Amino acid sequence: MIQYARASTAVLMNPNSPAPFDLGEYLRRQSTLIDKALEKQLARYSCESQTVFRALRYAVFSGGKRIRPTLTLAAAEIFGGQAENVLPFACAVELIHASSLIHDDLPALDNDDVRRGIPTAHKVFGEGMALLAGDALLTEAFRVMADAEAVRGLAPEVVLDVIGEVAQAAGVLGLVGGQALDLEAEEKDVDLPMVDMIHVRKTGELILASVRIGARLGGASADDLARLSRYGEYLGLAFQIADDLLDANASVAVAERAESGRTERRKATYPSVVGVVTARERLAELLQLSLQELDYFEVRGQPLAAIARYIVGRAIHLEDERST
Ligand code: GRG
Repeated sequence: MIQYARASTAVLMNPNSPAPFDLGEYLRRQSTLIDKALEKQLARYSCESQTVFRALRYAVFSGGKRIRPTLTLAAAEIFGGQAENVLPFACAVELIHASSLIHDDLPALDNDDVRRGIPTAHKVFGEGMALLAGDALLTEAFRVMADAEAVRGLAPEVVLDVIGEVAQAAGVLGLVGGQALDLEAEEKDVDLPMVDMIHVRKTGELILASVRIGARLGGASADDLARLSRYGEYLGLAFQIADDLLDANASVAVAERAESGRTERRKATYPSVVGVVTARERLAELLQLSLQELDYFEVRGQPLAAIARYIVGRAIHLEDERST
């Protein structure tokens, strides 16, 4: 279980932070690489016109931030890992993420009509087709990682470890299990350890795996892998707390809810269990802890540090704006 120390949101504005790093430029560059690699992976289906192919492309190319594959590339870069070797695995985590979002939006789960500002896959293609597109993306991720071209030049034991790790993060101890706990917690009073467990599984595990597989493929030592694993754990939980805060506050979320006209179910979120102020404090603590793990890597850790600041900053700055 993750331990916290008290910290303030000042960590976002630390005057001793390293020289400015252009995260916007970095994210744009990595997203371009990732999008091209995803296009390449899905190109084999370009002649297929059935609805399921359109549905899966719709879910993959609808404006996601590509944070998970960027984490994979950034972790590999620390150890001199080449993007071309890592990209198929980075694509795989994004395909799993896309798959989980399609399923998450279905009426049986979160019942969302809008995602990324456009209708969800099941609203466009129907529930059955969306379900199948999600299944297709999940299985596609494993095809991509096992592809002969992807694994050429990589040590077989590393490839097997990486595939196993991604499977675990997606499965019943990861996204699937976290979502199941989330579903069971609806309309119930849950305590903080349970919220932590839900968040770590449904969101944290894939973030952690994204970082770890990049480090493994890049050639990290056991000690460095342990450092980045701690960074990934802190960031994974922070990611979902930030998402909770954004969801609770963002005007877009409110508009989307009104647009969908559905009744909100009571969910296990940080703001609902500990309140907004404590949620913000925990977020800031997790950011500080994650950044500490990167100190050792000095300038090589800058992209991962900037990503952590960005994820947390989105939620904390939004809250700051609200309170002024
Ligand atoms: C099919 C593997 C699989 C799982 C099914 C539905 C489900 C079980 C899990 C869903 C878990 C879930 C939706 C967690 C929330 C994760 C989250 C915070 C998503 C938002 O991530 P961003 O901000 O999204 O990276 P973008 O839109 O940028 O891609």
